[in-house]
Amino acid sequence: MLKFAMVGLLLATSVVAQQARLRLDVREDSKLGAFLTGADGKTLYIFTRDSLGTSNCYDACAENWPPVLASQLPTLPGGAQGRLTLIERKDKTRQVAYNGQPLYYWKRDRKAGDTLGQALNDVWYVAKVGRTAPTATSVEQSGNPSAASGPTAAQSAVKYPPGDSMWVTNAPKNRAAVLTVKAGSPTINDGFNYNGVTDGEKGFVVPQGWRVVINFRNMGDTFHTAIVVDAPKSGELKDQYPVTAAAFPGAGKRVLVHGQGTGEFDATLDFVANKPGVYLILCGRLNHALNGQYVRLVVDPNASVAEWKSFKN
Ligand SMILES: [Cu+2]
Repeated sequence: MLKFAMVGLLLATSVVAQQARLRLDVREDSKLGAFLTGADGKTLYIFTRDSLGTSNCYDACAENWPPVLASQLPTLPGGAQGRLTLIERKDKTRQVAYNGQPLYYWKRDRKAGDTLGQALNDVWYVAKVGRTAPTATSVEQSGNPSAASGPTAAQSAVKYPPGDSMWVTNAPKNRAAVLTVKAGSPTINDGFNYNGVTDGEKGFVVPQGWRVVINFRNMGDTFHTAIVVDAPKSGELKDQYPVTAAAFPGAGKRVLVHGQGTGEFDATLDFVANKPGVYLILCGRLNHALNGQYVRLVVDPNASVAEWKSFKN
């Protein structure tokens, strides 16, 4: 049974490979100008850490940024300047390059016109037509960032008082809670996460009226910000948020790259959660929240202590 299914799959794949003659196109965007698009009109990107004719994006990188593969050289759409080539990847597949720059998709772009990968980590840019690639402006990595995924087995075994966890310390007598948020763990969602979580799937509940102190540590090598904003009523996030968008005074900061802060943490928010409601702790940098970099913060008049919890349905 399984064998038959596999044979069917292989046949289907090779048929698709033969039929799929990749067609590139140019999209005009009011903000970004003209850039190349690939299959289904999806936006194509270049990686400033590539060298001309050579991809440096493999493994986890290539899972997040699928290379544009083709067996035959596609043609440039009419009017577009420049040159397409096929470069060979380590696995012998062939990747389309534009003016020597290997081309990629971004996994979180769903449809034609999505440009959620633009400027990510200051190294990914839409493949502009008729222009040279931007030079890398990435911040030099400093310190020794390590991954901040879920708690380790040893940490899970620690007994915490009710509500407390590795991300939460309650001080009920002071009507205060200290929350810890690790931003940008590099191994999760290409760094667009808090505490390893994306898309608001987890977050904090805090009692209304409590003082909330949120300590941020940046685990990655790109800047993030941390802002508590009202959860958008429409469900639509904006592409960026200034720190002044904070829903409470004191609830927005830029988070430095790990090790560039002056104290134990890279940034601290300190505010009184005096308005009940659903909020998001998000990163305001271009496209970071749209790529899932947010957790929830619920200010609950009925909560007795602060907690870290899952909001997955
Ligand atoms: Cu960010």
